[in-house]
Amino acid sequence: MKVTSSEIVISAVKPAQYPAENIPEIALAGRSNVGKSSFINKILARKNLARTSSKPGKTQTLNFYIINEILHFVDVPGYGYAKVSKTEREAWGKMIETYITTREQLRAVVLLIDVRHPPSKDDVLMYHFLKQYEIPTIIVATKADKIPKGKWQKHAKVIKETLDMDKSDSFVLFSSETGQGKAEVWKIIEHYIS
Ligand SMILES: Nc1nc2c(ncn2[C@@H]2O[C@H](COP(=O)(O)OP(=O)(O)OP(=O)(O)O)[C@@H](O)[C@H]2O)c(=O)[nH]1
Ligand SMILES: [Mg+2]
Repeated sequence: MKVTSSEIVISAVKPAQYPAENIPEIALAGRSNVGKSSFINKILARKNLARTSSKPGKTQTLNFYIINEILHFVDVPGYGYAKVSKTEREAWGKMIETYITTREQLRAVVLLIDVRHPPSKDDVLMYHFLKQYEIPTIIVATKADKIPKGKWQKHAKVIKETLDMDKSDSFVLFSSETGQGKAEVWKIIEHYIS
């Protein structure tokens, strides 16, 4: 898809704040610092639309972006960040659960996994949660620029096996540094929103 416009719509914490428009939506999930906001910026070709940081826990709210007036991306706060209280973690869990289980516009979730490491316990839980609710999932193995090309397939296999990945889901090697995987991801997203 050729991106001609992209802007933030709202930062939401509860359903009353979600945009009312009935347009297809794609959400980004993954552990804190995995590169969700960087992914959004890369595929929209915007340097700083979604706020990124080397400090985990940058994204705290559900941030809705509108693309070409026809699609929403939702940047979801990451999980697995150690420095949050139990109360904060529970609030996060409720916010995500409510969004995933009630949002009718949601067409698919992009689940980002750091290609360098096997999926964490939280990654596996998140994936199975998505499968329980039959949400189509695009597994994006990101930071591919951080390991040599010769290791990509081996790492991809570990990720697919650890998640027990569904055959109907897609898998893409990606890098927000180099743009690798960008065209492939767009093709898959277009399939889900058309
Ligand atoms: N080399 C490399 N660095 C990346 C890539 N993607 C993200 N990063 C870096 O990883 C750090 C975290 O990226 P973010 O996009 O802020 O991560 P996030 O998942 O949005 O994090 P939270 O908002 O805390 O959940 C930043 O320093 C990015 O520059 C990538 O593909 N390659
Ligand atoms: Mg973020």
